Amino acid sequence: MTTANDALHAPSHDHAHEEHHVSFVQRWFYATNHKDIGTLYLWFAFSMFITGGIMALCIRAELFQPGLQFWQPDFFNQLTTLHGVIMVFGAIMPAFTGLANWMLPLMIGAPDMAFARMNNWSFWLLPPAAALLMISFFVPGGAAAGGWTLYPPLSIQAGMGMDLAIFAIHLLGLSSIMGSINIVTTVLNIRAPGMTMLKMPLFGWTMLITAYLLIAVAPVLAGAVTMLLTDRHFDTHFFKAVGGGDPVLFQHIFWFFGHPEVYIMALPAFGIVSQIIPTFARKPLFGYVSMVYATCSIAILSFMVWGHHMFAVGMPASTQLFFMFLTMLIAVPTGVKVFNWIATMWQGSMTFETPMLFSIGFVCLFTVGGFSGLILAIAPVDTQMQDTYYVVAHFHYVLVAGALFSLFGATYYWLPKWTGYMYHEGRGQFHFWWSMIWFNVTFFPMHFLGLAGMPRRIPDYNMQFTDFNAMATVGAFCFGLGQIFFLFNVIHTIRGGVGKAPASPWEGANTLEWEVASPAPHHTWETPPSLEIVEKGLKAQGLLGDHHE
Ligand code: HEM
Ligand SMILES: [Cu+2]
Repeated sequence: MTTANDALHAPSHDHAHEEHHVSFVQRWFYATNHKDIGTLYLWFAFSMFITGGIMALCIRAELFQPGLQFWQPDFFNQLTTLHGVIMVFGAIMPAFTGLANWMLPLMIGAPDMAFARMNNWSFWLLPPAAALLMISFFVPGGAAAGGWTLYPPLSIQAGMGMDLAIFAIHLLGLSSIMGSINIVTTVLNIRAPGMTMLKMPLFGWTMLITAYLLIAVAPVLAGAVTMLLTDRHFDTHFFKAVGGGDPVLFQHIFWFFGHPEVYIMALPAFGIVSQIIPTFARKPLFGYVSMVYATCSIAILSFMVWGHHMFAVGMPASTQLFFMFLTMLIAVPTGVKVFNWIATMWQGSMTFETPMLFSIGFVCLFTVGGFSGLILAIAPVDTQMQDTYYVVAHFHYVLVAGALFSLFGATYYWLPKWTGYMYHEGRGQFHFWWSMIWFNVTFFPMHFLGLAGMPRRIPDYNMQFTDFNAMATVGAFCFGLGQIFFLFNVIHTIRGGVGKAPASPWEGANTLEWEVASPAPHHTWETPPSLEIVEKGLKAQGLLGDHHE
């Protein structure tokens, strides 16, 4: 692609060497290249992960022993709130968007995302939002402290930290909507010739469906927090009982966003492990089409179950039953997925490189989180467990062992493609086992704490909960330490790792991104991949029979 007349550089010709001409500021601040934007997203997400992680450790330090050691209760509540908000909106979601930016065009044979300039805007709304959240600790009244769910009346009475959080959520929502529009348009319109929708890598499908979910529910959240804002400052009474409003209305609106949000953090993870497991099992993904349908069913059902977060507010038993059974129904397509992942591994020629370890870890632990979710879906059980540590254990099995582990797996899987170098396999595996062990030490005892009745979002607790809390805190600090090790491992890889990576370092990988060099050149697929290349990959993935289709 590159030609000798680079110096002439007519605007109309191929810009394969553009990166050598532009300044740092131009390349990163005015970024329009999907790979650069992906890199920005990923580093932003990692820095937010560390920020939110430090808050988690501050929470755990306080909970090491009963009594108040480090923080005043109000600051403790600010920590839990901002930890939740930052992990969800700052770390997990942008990390998935970053992966989508980096990998989707490569995997579907597109030269870039559909709207390259809007892509830049999507990213650059994130740092100001993060800044607003961090600044909010220093304003009168401190940061938002009503929990990440922002329930009124607490969120109406709170100080200006809540206004900053609301504005941050507006920015984050705008960013997600624009990012999603980009993903939908890219996937629907600029796939390589020959790649029909049902031949697209599953990661493409899960990102597409996630993007639709986001376009549907991000405005709902924006509406909810805007109503909070007007209740706070413009004398409306949407959620204020004193003027005829209803705080429970907020919960309905919030969870109509909030439950699909959980799947916004889970579906991309499903897509990632559906790429990784076939690679290291050296077998095509089992039940590709059923995976697509399962993903769609989960997405549709996720809009109908919000009430399972509100069993305790007082709803008719018939309504409780409705939400309970629909929630349980989601276990069916989820079960289909777990079955397919296991069937993919069944009798495969498996090897256990780090991405595979994280993917298998994902399948095992996500299943634990799924089962505790089923338990919580039982309305009469939930009225006992509502707001206990059982819930905290449940959603961390889904979000940490689910979303985060899949992100680690994805990082090791694609790191050679990003950097051009191989990471140190032994260190990768160490990171996996270290995280696996300490994750469970941290969060498994929380099931017991919850069953014994320890409430969440409380800085102090009864003596009987001491031992499991001490254990969880030790686990959390060790887990955190392991993530610093991960950072060094990534930096080591960027600086040359254990040697140069070939275009396709994984024997069993067949998707299109492995056809381009490592590191992926600044511009790829300026002409779409040839039909032969596409069909070779499809055949290896079992998506193209020998017969004509
Ligand atoms: C990896 C290490 C992590 C540790 C040690 C940790 C620890 C904690 C702790 C102690 C709480 C407070 C529980 C309470 O008092 O109610 C909490 C809440 C929460 N965490 Fe994490 N967490 C971690 C990672 C994550 C990740 C990756 C996410 C991803 C989304 C996440 C999402 C949340 C949410 C949404 C809450 C609820 C906040 C609220 O109650 O408003 N956490 N976490
Ligand atoms: Cu839910």
